[in-house]
Amino acid sequence: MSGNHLFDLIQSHMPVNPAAARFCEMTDGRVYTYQDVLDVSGRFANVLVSRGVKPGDRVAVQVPKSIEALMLYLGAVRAGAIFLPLNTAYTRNEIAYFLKDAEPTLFVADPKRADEMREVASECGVPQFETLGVWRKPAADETDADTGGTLAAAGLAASPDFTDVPRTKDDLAAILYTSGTTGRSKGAMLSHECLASNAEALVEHWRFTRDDVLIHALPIFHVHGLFVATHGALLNGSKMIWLSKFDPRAVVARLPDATIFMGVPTLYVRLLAEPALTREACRHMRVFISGSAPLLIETFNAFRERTGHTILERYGMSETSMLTSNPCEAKDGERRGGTVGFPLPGVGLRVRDDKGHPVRAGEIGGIEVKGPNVFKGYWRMPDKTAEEFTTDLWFKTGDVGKIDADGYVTIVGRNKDLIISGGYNVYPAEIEGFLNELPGVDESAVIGVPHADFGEAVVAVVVARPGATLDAGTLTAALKSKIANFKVPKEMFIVAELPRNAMGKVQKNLLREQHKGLFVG
Ligand code: MLC
Ligand code: AMP
Repeated sequence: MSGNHLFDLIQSHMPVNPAAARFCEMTDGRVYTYQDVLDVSGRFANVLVSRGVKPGDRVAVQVPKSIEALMLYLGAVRAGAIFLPLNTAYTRNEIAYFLKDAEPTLFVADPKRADEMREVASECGVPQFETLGVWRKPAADETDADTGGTLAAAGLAASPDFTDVPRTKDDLAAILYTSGTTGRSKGAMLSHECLASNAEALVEHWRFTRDDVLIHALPIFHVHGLFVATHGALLNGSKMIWLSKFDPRAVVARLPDATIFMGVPTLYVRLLAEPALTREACRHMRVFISGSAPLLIETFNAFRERTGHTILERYGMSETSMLTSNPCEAKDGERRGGTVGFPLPGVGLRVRDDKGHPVRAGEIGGIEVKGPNVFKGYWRMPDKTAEEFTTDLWFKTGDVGKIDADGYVTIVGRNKDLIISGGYNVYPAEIEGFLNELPGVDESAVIGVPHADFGEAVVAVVVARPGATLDAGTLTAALKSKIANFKVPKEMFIVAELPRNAMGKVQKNLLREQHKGLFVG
């Protein structure tokens, strides 16, 4: 075995003179060249090895967005480790679950939450703990909480030279946790090949060139911001404008310097609220890409009218990276609003009915996929993995859709009880589990309703135990201490009983209908 499958691919696309080629411009004026990418990821790889991280070990990371956090991902890949990024909104309680389940060798946390997270790491038996903020030396009067953290300090002291640990295409590069319908999060195991093959397909399909400039405004603990966006730039030797968080005004201000933008639909809704978003501001833009949640046709049309650009919608999942995309160039077809385009090269996509039989073109059924981009199963959950694949090894996405006669794929719904809010997934079963454990709660139903900004919003309908009196504010506060803010219901209703059908099943459709106007119009 020789070479590191994913990092070799990235290196093969390095500009000839990496020290002269810009990889990233930050809002604080800092610039990373491609040489910095090699050096800083090499330094981190050395630090990981010095902390006892061995090939196949997990490195769990919950840190604020920074270019250093991205370099840590690359360092982990180079060291042969499995990168495990975690949403910065996760509470102590949620982090403890991931640490116990994944058993990482190292947990890297936000310097500002160092005390709390060091304790969690220790309780979960994680051998090594570090912190990471931004890459800079602390000033003499700064405390650790304000500096780059212990990992940045160790990186500054480490050598940039690193001999990449050999990894085959089937070795794991990352684990992404996705919540489950049973309430238990599952770790999707992504191999070097899953990530590499998808990155290559996208660079080709979206016609990336060296001259492209990508505005990066997404978080980097999900497929969209971590892999789709950054691999695009890396395999292309091109530049990113790096925003530490999405700020519509900052994005519009940088549009004239950019050619590509990627966002979840909420980002497009918020961009449209900026009067400075004009054709003139977008004059150098090549493509606006949307995904992670359905893009409303109203947003698609309004964006085209305002900017002259037709948003390219694509479809993907944590388990599979990107699956389909609308065409990039007119010669390949129109970018059709309301559809997610065609399967990417190398990706198989089929639609099956409830019994597993093929459906005709235009008929609706469950979407199943196959290809080198598909994950290797759920971490330490062989039974769950087996359930999600068909006997001929196609992955059942849980999305419901159709393939029209001309090949365009449309997603019409989901047969998994999932809410997608602002591009984040929320599984009702998980929230109901927490709610039902709160004092005085008999039962609950969590639903998604249309939301003008987030696409869908989480709403809870709760029944009190006989004799108990519930207060929505108290329940919400209790939830906030246990789960990430984006999962906490935006509205909570206390009711006498939940609507049920003759079989005794809660009729969530009636609740959705009843509350559908809460956050729209
Ligand atoms: C923040 N809040 C959310 C939320 N984001 N609530 C519901 N849904 C969300 N997505 C909470 C905040 O904690 C706050 O709570 C309140 O809502 C208002 O927050 P805000 O200031 O409006 O939020 P902001 O910080 O601006 O974040 C919104 C956002 C962010 C849209 C920029 O959610 C975001 O970056 N989303 C992108 C997610 C993403 O990258 N998904 C890709 C998944 S990959 P309070 O209580 O404090 O008021 C994937 C595969 C694929 O799906 O195909 O790509
Ligand atoms: P995640 O588990 O966060 O990776 O979310 C994956 C899910 O997001 C998919 O199974 C789809 O339900 C949804 N999704 C992603 N892209 C789109 C899209 N363009 N349109 C509709 N749904 C999407």
